[in-house]
Amino acid sequence: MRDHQRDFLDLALARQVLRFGQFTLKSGRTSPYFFNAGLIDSGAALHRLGQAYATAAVESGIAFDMLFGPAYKGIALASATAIALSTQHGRDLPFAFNRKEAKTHGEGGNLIGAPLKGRVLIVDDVITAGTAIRESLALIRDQGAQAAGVLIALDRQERGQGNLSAAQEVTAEFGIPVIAIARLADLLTLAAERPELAAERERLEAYRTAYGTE
Ligand code: OMP
Repeated sequence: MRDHQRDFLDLALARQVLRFGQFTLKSGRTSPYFFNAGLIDSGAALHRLGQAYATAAVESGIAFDMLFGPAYKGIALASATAIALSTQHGRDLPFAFNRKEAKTHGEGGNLIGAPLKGRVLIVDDVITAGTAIRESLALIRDQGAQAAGVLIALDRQERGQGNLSAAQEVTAEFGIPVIAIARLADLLTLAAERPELAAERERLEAYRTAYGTE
């Protein structure tokens, strides 16, 4: 595991952004863990997370011209990534985000920030079955822009609509990479290193057997 991946998982566990228990997912699956990016709720924590996203984006080698963060959580994530790209990597790129309800007065529309054009990197929190990512891909296409890839914090590495993982399905269907700071496999590696997480590791393994792709 790379430093920025370990730093991200340490931050997520310390802030209980990554929690163990019993959770019902959007897909209806019952999961023994949940990643809640909304709990990154201080300046220093968001700063660290933005740095991890920016490092993952740069190291992926994906060519992109701007960032798009889908409402709501993607708004803060794309903003923090844009800041880290400019301060840590010398890349000052435009970014945009959407609102969930179209505004009918004032400037109108449901897009805020830079116009969506060129190669757009989507910055979001988690991929499970891929529903949220598909909505962003449709929005970018409708604006006449091109999706360059998807950057997320956590790839849960679960089956999407078929036997591939949702991330693999997105790559196969849209021809774009899905980059995650960390994946379930990394969380399992970390859990294996920490005796206090032995019980959680067992539940994660069972969940992977039920919904994973390997
Ligand atoms: P899919 O649309 O099925 O890929 O699920 C991704 C979305 O589910 C995320 O954008 C979150 O809204 C939510 N989610 C989490 O935030 N954290 C998790 O650990 C799991 C989910 C989920 O419901 O699958």
